[in-house]
Amino acid sequence: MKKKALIFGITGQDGAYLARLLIKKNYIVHGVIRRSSSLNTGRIDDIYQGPDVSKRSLILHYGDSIDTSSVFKIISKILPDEIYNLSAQSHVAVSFEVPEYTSNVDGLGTLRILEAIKSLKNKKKIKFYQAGTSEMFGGSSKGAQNEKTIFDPKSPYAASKVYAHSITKIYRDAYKIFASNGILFNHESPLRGETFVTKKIIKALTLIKLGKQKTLYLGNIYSKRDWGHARDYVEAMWKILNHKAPDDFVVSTNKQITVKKFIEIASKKLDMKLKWKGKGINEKAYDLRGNMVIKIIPRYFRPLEVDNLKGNFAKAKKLLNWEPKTTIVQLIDEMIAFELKNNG
Ligand code: NAP
Ligand code: G4F
Repeated sequence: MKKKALIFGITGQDGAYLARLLIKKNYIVHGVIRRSSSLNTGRIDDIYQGPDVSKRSLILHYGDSIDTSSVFKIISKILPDEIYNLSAQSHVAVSFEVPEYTSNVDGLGTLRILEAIKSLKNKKKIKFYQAGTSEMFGGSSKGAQNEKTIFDPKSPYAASKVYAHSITKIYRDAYKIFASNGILFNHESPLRGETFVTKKIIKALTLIKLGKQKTLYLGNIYSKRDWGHARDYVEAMWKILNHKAPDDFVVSTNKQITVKKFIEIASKKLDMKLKWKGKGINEKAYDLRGNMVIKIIPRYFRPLEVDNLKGNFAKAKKLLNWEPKTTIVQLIDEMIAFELKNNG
């Protein structure tokens, strides 16, 4: 019999890559989508199968991680073999604007799923994956962060994710549920949300190159991130749930660059020469004709910043035989090719 997976957050970047991976692995994939006044299924439209299709490998259900009854109803109806909780208000800066909502989805949403699993007779058969984040580390530790690094959250988003991480461990230990935490460092792709910095940079630089946009406005370009590809990271999620025992794993590349370096690699790939002038809030980048193409503005700075993330994925390599396949340059190439195809 085919395995059944249930993905909360299937319409997001990772949900779209994970659904494809699981369908390729012969799973029947169930996904939770939210009702929205505008379509939110763009990332999975190409794998969507309508109810008229027989023996579907992708089935969507309306629900919401803040709606206890829908969480319980969907889980008890499907009785999946694996549940991936990717649902979240995932934008760090936005979490300062909507801290209560973020905590409800990102923190209590995890609890609701775990409670639904716990309520089932065959709770020990269901494997649960929690989408944890390097933001939980807060960036203040020296050297690369691993599973033993102390959490020091610096945003409502990160604090909610620390709660979700802890409650997942608690349900694992107290009720013997197969519940695992991924601690994933930043991962990007052409499907990345438009307001995250990599997508914002690649899209804007491509449009500037094509003469369709004048200026890119950014915040702190000196923070360092460990950027990988979402396609590689969803493979790690699956390996985490198919490991012999539930556990917690860092998933990363063990390399870091600044946002500014990311801009420099991308602009070089687009054959755009940039000249930086000024410092701090007055820093700007100009093209060869003297047009200002990048400007730093206060609006995109956060009340607290995580400025140094680099992950040590040695445990995932040793126990899961997982390692990243895509380099930062390949990632940037793929993101640029996507923007040129869609905007050129
Ligand atoms: P994303 O693109 O923002 O997707 C988030 C998903 O969650 C979307 O499908 C969204 O639905 C759904 N969602 C939001 N609120 C919900 C609610 N109340 N009920 C049900 N679903 C809800 O995020 P991502 O980049 O794919 O990341 C996936 C997960 O990994 C998130 O939990 C994120 O916090 C975590 N994470 C991401 C990274 C990264 O670098 N990408 C790193 C570490 C951890 P709509 O489409 O309707 O908005
Ligand atoms: O792309 P970002 O918004 O990603 P951030 O904050 O690192 O969070 C992402 O990765 C986390 C894993 O570590 C996930 F848990 C989380 O869900 C999300 O996927 O910002 C990256 C850096 C930050 O230091 C930010 O201050 O870029 C800096 N930045 C500078 N200018 C900007 C901008 N970020 C955004 N979004 N927009 C700017 O204009």
